[in-house]
Amino acid sequence: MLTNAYLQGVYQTVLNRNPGESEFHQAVLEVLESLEAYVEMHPEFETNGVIDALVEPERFICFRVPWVDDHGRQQINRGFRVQFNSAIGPYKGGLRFHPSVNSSIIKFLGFEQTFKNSLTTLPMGGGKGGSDFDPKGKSNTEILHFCQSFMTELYRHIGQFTDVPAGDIGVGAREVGYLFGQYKRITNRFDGGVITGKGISFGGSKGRTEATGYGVCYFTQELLACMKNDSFKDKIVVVSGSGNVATYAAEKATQLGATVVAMSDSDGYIYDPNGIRLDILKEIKQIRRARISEYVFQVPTAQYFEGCHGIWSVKCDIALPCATQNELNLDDAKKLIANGIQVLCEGANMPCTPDATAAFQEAGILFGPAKAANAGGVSVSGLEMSQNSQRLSWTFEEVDERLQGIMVGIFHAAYDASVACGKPGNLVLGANVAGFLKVAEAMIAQGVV
Ligand code: NDP
Ligand code: 2IT
Repeated sequence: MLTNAYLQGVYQTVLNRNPGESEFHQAVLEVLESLEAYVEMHPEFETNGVIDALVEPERFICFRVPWVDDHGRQQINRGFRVQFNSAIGPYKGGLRFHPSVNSSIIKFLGFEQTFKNSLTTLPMGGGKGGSDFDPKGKSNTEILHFCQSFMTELYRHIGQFTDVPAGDIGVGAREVGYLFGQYKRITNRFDGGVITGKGISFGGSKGRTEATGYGVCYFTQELLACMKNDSFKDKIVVVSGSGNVATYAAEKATQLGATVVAMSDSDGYIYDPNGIRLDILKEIKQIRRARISEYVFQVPTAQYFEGCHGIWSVKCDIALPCATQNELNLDDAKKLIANGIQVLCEGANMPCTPDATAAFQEAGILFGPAKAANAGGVSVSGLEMSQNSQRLSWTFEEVDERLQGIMVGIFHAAYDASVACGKPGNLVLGANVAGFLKVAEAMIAQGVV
């Protein structure tokens, strides 16, 4: 609940300007609530207009994406790019292809990206994009044609000094390759810095594929060490999702000595008390692009359950929601708390509903918010941009070492800000304030343009 009259006014303007965009409202409200105490102490934030500007995207682009399917039928999708904030660097953020994509989803993601990118310490502003295109069941040719059409419009809005997209849900190495190929064709420029998540053979960074999931675990590891004097060793972990973030979060948690007993996709979840076999999972999800239910055909000791929410009734010490927004609600939080959960770190963007987050915090569960915990992906995207600029390529070990340093740094920035705000350990507050301060300073220095 906002009590500060100025911030109430800012929020009301967001509601009026973006009617019905509930995810965007949710993301903005969380940040405004975090800034409340800070704004009361620093009245200059009311007069300089920074917060009014922060909640209004610099630019919002919406376009038609026509393509022809394998049956010769014309299809039309809607494409988006939000260029939210360029105070500290070119707009930077992924592209999501999923039927649920709309202006609310893109704005919430672009808004959160601004703070996340600030926390990485790298010079990247906030952006996000995507389409309501559904990649499920599409042939490789259809994916290629869609990506080419999408880039045929997007190319005029991006560039290494302007806006640098990457992957997100439904956009991985294959799609980034097709998008980059079309950009090159249209512009006649091998401009590697225009998109990240590229294949290693044409300017991609080693370790980018693993970066978000590994980063979630590096963040969680530091949180466990500093706030609980503990580690992943011998912990039972539940990871929702089975895409890019979930797979590599599960892999790193396992390497760090935990047992990952459950994972999911949008149809249901698998439970394997012996620890999920990631070689089998990768073969199903990455190579065959099939459903997670097939896991039980290969691992008879495992069980499959229909539905998305059941995974949160699995008893665990650590939960890493890595699928999508609002996938974990208050009922789910209550089940996890009753089953003795100790730590939750968000791998997906905004996976916990606000009441679920509040329930964890009230129960004293250590909570790592998405903006901080999942910043490893965009961090290595930033490192990919550095390598492209230098025309160099670093080893996996070098990238991974830098990633670890960045994630440890993000934890401490968020923790220190929570202490400075008088709420030690409230990392939601800490991440929002720490991310905000750098962006706000840069905006003020540039005349809040
Ligand atoms: P992927 O497309 O690789 O995987 C997404 C996973 O989440 C799949 O298992 C998918 O299941 C599941 N999922 C997607 N939508 C839903 C839904 N509506 N309900 C239930 N399950 C769903 O995406 P990523 O792993 O890249 O992204 C996962 C999350 O992490 C997103 O929130 C993304 O924004 C965030 N993120 C991603 C980063 C990256 O570098 N890729 C960086 C930081 C955050 P199914 O196969 O059935 O669709
Ligand atoms: O949500 C995210 O941080 C991403 N999808 C990664 C963005 C990027 O530019 O690498």
